[in-house]
Amino acid sequence: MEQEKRVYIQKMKQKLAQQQVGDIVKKNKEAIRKKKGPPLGIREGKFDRGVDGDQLPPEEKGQLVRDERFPNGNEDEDNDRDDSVDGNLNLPPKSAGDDVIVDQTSSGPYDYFDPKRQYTEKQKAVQDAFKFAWKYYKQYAWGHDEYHPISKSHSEWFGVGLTIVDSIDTAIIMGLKDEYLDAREWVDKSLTFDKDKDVNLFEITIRALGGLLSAYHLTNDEVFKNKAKDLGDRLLPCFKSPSNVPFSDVNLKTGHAHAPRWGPDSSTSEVTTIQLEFRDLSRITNDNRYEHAVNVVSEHVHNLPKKDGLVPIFINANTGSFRSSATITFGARGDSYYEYLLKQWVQTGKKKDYLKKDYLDAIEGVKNHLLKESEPNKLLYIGELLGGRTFSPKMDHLVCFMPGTMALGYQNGLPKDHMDIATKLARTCYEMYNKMPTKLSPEIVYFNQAPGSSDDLIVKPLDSHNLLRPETVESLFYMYRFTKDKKYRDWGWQIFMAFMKYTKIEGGGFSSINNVKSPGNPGFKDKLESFFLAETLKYLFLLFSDDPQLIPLDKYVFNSEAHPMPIYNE
Ligand code: DMJ
Repeated sequence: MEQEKRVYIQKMKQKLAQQQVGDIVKKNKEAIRKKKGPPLGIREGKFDRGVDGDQLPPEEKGQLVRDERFPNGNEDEDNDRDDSVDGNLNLPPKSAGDDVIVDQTSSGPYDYFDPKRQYTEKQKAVQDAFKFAWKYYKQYAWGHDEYHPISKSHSEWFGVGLTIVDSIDTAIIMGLKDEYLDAREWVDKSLTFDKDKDVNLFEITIRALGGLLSAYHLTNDEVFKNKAKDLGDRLLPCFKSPSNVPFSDVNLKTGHAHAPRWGPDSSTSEVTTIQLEFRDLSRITNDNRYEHAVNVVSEHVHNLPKKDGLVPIFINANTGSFRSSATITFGARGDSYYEYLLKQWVQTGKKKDYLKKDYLDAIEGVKNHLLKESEPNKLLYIGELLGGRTFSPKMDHLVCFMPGTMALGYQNGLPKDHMDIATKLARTCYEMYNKMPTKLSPEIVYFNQAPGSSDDLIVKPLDSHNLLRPETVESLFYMYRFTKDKKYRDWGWQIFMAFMKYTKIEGGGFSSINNVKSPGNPGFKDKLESFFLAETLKYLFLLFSDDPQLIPLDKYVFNSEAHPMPIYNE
């Protein structure tokens, strides 16, 4: 009897709580509809004030000139097994086609700046790292794209305060009000896209457009939406190509769009990693032009012939065809094509079947052509097909987004073996850090294929730098969210500590380093990539969060630069 009473009271409490949350959501939606301003906690007046390194195959290499401005390789830059891991998974019982995310519970609007928000000790350490980097960026490079923490100087890439716009949502998610308000004020008063400057469509989309959109969604502050729209309008001329596959570059003022200076083709990942952002821009502005432009590209690429779902890394904007002799890789220039197949499908409520099909085909292609185990410890990795044919056991650190993406696919109902592969790849990506003397990963590794050797990983001298990249900690975040296996946090903490030890400069901030194999002399590169603040620290902060309401993955999908965008289920 007592027991029944308790259950009854419990149920009533739950019902009441649900009703209250429902009321808040309703009120908030109503406010947004009437454009009355931001959701709870971010209302006006509440506060006082407002690269991817790759090594190209010989036939592609000749066309490129190294340029450190392009850390994603999308422009000129080249750039002790423990078997217990697989048994440790605490996965929810699922089968293929079961499309419910079971360990996420989302509710009403989130008050990011609630003074009562609780943080774990590790989250506080990550917040401190963000504040530290921000402080010196603000002191020595405020309003400029990139910061050089050794020379305490700055440089421009697109001339749009890239570090600020890329980092706003990290400040929000971390609850850092002062840093957020600095950024908001700068965006409102100083950010202009009216610049006679050529920009790379992909880079400015994932970092600046994505950053603004995400800031808009987290705050409902129209200033971000208006800037995003202005930028979107200036990028649209890229799509006026004979094939509708966008040119890689456009002048923000004149609208003149063109192929990259270094060659005739756009990178495949570039033209297929703008869809989340342009679609979102259309949805929030009720202007279909952006979404239409990128849908045409996606559908066009869907109809092109592929090798078992795998695509060459170059595509021509004039002909609309792939360069068939180009390399197939999940690293530079290929990576986020695969990421956005899955994420676009998720963003659009899992209704666009062709995206799911292309993603599933690609994973089959990986299994058939690229997935191998190293010697002697059988680390699973994703290699490359040079020239589209010849297997190379090379893996960019960039590929380490794949465990997280495959885990996300599994959580959205895709086959169980995707999760098994994700689990093994996550371990490999961790080992890329763990096996180095600095405990930081190099930019590129080669996996040993010959039995008898003692080392699984081979690092060439030119590949031994670390650019503070996010992909491994990104995957650890997804793996932890979905499995709650503590080892992913332990791995993330170890990586964070290594960043603190080798990349932090007292009185300067954080910098990329030259050599992860030389703990005595890692050598600073004098560059803070904006993705360290936008992605690396954000994913670490989320990895250490105990709060299931913080960016729930049944409501948000992260773009390729870690900017959360809403999922549109309707
Ligand atoms: C980021 O700019 C994005 O994550 C991109 O998709 C790939 N590389 C960098 C970070 O490494």
